[in-house]
This record gives sequence, structure tokens and C-alpha cells, in this order.
Amino acid sequence: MSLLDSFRKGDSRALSKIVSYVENREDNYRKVLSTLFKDTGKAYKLGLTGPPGAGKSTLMDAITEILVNEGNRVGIIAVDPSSPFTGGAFLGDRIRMQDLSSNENVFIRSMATRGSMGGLARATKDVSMVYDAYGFDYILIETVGVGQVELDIIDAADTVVVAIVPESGDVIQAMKAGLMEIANVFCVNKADREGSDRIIMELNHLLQIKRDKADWSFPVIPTSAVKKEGVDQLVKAVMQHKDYLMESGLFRANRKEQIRKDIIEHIRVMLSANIEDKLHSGEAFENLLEDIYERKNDPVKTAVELYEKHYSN
Ligand SMILES: Nc1nc2c(ncn2[C@@H]2O[C@H](COP(=O)(O)OP(=O)(O)OP(=O)(O)O)[C@@H](O)[C@H]2O)c(=O)[nH]1
Ligand SMILES: [Mg+2]
Repeated sequence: MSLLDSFRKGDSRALSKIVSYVENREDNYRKVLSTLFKDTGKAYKLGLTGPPGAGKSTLMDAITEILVNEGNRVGIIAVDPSSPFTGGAFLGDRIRMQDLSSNENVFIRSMATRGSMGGLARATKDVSMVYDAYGFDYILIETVGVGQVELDIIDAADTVVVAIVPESGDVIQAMKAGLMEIANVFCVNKADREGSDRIIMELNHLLQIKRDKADWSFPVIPTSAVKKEGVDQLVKAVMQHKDYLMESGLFRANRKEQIRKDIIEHIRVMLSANIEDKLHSGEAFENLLEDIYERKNDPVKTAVELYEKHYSN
């Protein structure tokens, strides 16, 4: 039986192999993605982001438990852009999520920086596609919210939850990192700690303008992930956002926008790989570099000429 057959029958080892295959950009991984595409479109993608240590993994754990108890199958992608390690970066997460990872309805993959930063966002989207084809009802993506890379990663989600904690400066930090713009649901985690009322007030105040302009309420949900308090309300808010997207037609519009970006990105990746291939080869190019260095030619003119030669017809 082929790997794809096993995958389609729900063999989790086959899933694991295909995820690695796609993540590592093995030969023909595009063919695999394209074969799987027709089986996708059923999973709902939930992104969870926020500052380091906000309790994202603990929340993920509690959210997953609720979803699984409701009869769902859940695929988790934990992305750590800052980690130089591949795959094994999430020791803490692994320990915490041990209970869940032995559950046959849950699959967890950790991803760390591989190749370029842009590559990580691309790989997250591709792995999420594999999850979707496998038949997960929910795909949960966790990433630290600190910069553009993380925003690109979370771009693949249908609903974005931003988790912040009652520590001074967090609301400001979140705004600076662009998290306010991408959040659909806010979670004030560690609500068991001092200062959560204040941060909830601050957030509600800031959200007033946003709420006035939209049909969506941008709820702020206090949680204590360790005590598993408020997480059911958080899941409820996510489901309400899901309903809102479906009923307003935004779900379809957003997904189509994601597809548009996907196509462009795939082309961009192919083009850039192709350019490298073309330029690295040959003595002619070396001579060209020499000429440019000697100021007999210039890089802009050369780029235009090469572009016209290879890409316009
Ligand atoms: N008091 C309290 N502590 C919490 C809560 N949720 C998480 N923690 C603790 O906060 C610490 C960080 O939790 P994680 O779930 O690893 O946070 P994270 O956001 O995934 O962290 P990174 O992935 O490293 O950015 C751990 O020690 C948790 O036990 C909470 O609701 N209340
Ligand atoms: Mg984490």
C-alpha cells in the first residue's frame, strides 16, 4: 500500500511522514500538496498568538481538550520562529502536551526556523494543508507574536486569538507588534493574577473604535489556562466568530484571499529558485559580474536584460 493510501486510511505514521516530507521540501513535495488539495477545505483553522510566555501552549492544551471532548479531531502546529533547532525545540510543550499527544484524535508537530524566515510561514501553511486533507476538524497554530514573520504565519488562520497577560506594557506591546489588527478574539490569560481587571478595561477601551466600525464584537475573554477557567468561554467566542464569518460571507472571501496569496507565493518561490539556478550556472555570468565590477556594465541594466531574456515572452 502506498504512503498516500495509508494516509487516506487515517494512519498517523503516514501523516507524520508526509508532514516531514512537505516540511523538508523533499523532491516532488508540490505534487503531493497538489494531490492532497481536493481533500482539503473542511478543517477550521485557529491561530493563537501573543507575547512569549503568555500561556499560549497551556491554552492550546486546554482548548484542544474541549474540542476533543466534543468529538473533534485536532491537529496542532507549534511554531517557534526564534528557535535555531528543528523540530525538537518544544521540550516544555512536549511534556505538557504528553497527555494529548497519546490521544489518537490529536496530532502535534513543532516547527522551528528552517531556511529563511519566509520559508517557515510557507511550511506552516503547507503542513496545515496536509492536516486538513488528513481530516482534522480543527487545526490549531501557535506562534509567538513578536514580528512580521509571526503575522505571516497566523495569516493562514480563520480565527485569530491574541493572548495577553496582566503584566504592565502588554497592551502597548501587543499594539506595537500589530497584534491588535489581526486579532478576532482577545484572551487575557493568567486572570488568576493581579491586574487582569485593569488590562481587560484597557483593552475594552482600545477596542471601542474597532467595535463601532465592525459587525463583529471583538470579545475579550479572561482565562486561567492552568486552572482551565474561562477556556470554555474562549472556545465559545471562537465558535461565534466562526459563525459570524460563515453567515457574513467573510469566510469564503477570506479563504479566497488566502488562495490568491498562496498562488502568488508559490510562483515567487519557484521564480526565485529558478533565478538562482540560472545565475549560478555558467562562465558567462561570471564574466558579467567581472564587467559590472569594472564598471563596463551595471546591475540594474543586467537585471532588466536577464528578466526580459528569461521571463517575458
Ligand atoms: N498563573 C498562571 N500561569 C499560567 C497560566 N497559563 C500559563 N501559565 C504559566 O506560564 C508559563 C508559560 O506558559 P506557556 O503555556 O509555556 O506559555 P507560551 O505562551 O506557550 O510560551 P512560549 O511558547 O515560550 O512563548 C508556564 O509556567 C505556565 O504554567 C495561567 O492562566 N495562570
Ligand atoms: Mg508555547
